[in-house]
Amino acid sequence: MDLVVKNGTIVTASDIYQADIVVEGEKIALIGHGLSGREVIDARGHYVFPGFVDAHVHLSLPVGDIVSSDNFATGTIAAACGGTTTVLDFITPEPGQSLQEATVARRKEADGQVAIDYSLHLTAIDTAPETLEALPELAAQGYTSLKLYTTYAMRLDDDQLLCLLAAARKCEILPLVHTENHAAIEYLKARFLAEGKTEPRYHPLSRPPVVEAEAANRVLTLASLTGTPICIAHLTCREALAAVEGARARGQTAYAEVCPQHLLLSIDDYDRPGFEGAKFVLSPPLRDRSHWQPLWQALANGGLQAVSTDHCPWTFAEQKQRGRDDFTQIPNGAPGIETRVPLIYSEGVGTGRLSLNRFVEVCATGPARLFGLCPQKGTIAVGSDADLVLWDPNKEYQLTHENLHMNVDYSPYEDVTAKGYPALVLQRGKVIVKDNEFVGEVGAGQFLKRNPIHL
Ligand code: DUC
Ligand code: ZN
Ligand code: ZN
Repeated sequence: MDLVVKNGTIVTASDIYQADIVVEGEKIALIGHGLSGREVIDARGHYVFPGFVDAHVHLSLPVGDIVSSDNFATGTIAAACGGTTTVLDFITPEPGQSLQEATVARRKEADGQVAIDYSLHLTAIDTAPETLEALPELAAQGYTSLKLYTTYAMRLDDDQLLCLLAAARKCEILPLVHTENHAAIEYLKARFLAEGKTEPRYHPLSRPPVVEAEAANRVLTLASLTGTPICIAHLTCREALAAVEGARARGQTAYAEVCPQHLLLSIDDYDRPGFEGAKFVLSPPLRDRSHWQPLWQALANGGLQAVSTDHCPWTFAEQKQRGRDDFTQIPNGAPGIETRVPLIYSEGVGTGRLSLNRFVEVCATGPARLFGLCPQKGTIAVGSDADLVLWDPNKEYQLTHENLHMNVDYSPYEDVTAKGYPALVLQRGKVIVKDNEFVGEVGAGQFLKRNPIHL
C-alpha cells in the first residue's frame, strides 16, 4: 500500500466517522481501522473531506479585447490552495467557429496548464445544423453539460432554447442556463445612462430580481415542454428560487447552483466609496440582504444543489477602470475560486446554517453528481480518486488578496477572517498543497470525461 491517511475524521455527504484511508496509486483502496502503508499522513485533529468541486469558473475568459486575469495555471493553483481539486470551465465558440473547433482550441489552452483535474461545459450560441450534430458526438467524448445564455452576445431566443433543450435531452446532456431577460436589461441600462446615472450602483438596478426570475420562469417552462432536466446557473434571489421550486412542485427535474457572493455580499457593496463598487459588478448582481436567508435555507434543505463561484476576476487597477464613466462598460465578474470552501465552511458550518454533511454535499458531492463526475470525484469511497482535503477546523485566515493566490489585485472579502482552512490537499494520492503553499505541478491536472446525465 502506497499511502495511508490515519486518524482523521472522514466527512462525506452522508457520514462522519473516524477511519484510516489507504491510497494505492491514484485511488482510494481501503477504508478501515489500524491500516498501514509505506507513507503515513497523520490527520489527527483534522476533518478529511473529499476534494471540493467548483462547477462554474471562467479562466482566461476573453471579453472584447480583454481576458479575465486568472489563466488555467494561476486559477487552478489558487483553487487548490482553497481546497478545490476539480473545476469546470467553459467552451465558448466565437461566431463562425464550430463547437468542435472551439472544443479543440479550449483543450489546447487548458491541457498542460492545469494544476488540478478539470472538465469543460459546452456552450451553444446558435442552432445551426452543425451545432446540433456536434452535441451527441461531444457528449460521447464526455462533455455532458451545455451552457445556454438568455443575455449577452451569446443569447438565444425562445425558438433556439426549445431546440437546444430538446437536443440536450436526447443526448443526455444537462443544460446550465444563465437566466436574465436581455431586453429588460438593455432597456434599464439605456434609461439610467440617459439620466446621467453612470456609477456602479446602477449595475444592480439595471438587473433587478424580476429580470432574473422572468428568464428563469421562461426557461423552466420551455424545459417542461421538452421534458429536459435543467440547472439554473448562479441563482441569486428568492424570486428565481420560487421559480425553481415551483417547477419542481409541478414534477420537473430542476436544479440550481448558488455562489458565495450571493450568500454573503449585498447591494450595499455597490455604494462603497469612490469606484470601489466596481469590484462587485458581476451578473446577475448582488441583491439586498433579505435574499440571504432564503438562499441559505434552500442550501440547507436541498432546494439548492451546489455552491459554485462563477470565478471571473478582472483587475481593479486596470480592467475594471474601463467602466469609470459608464457602469455598463465595467467587465462583469469577481474572484472567488480560492475562497469558496473556507467561506461556506466558516459562514455555513461555523454559524450553524449548514451541517458538516450538507457542506460536503453542496461543495463537492452535489456538483460532482450533477455534472456526471460522481463517484470518481466528490466523495470518499473505495475506488474514488484519492482527492482529499485535510481540514484544520481551528485555523483562522484573513481572506485579503495579499494572503491569496488568485492573480488579481483585490479580494471581495478583504476584511473577512475565515475559521477553518485546508492544511493539506491531495489530488489522486499526491500532496499538492501544504500549509497554504502549492507544491504540486502545473500540467498535472487531468481532463475528466464525464458521464451522461441519466434522466
Ligand atoms: N457573470 C457571468 O455571467 N459570467 C462571468 C462573470 C459574471 O459576472
Ligand atoms: Zn452566467
Ligand atoms: Zn459564469
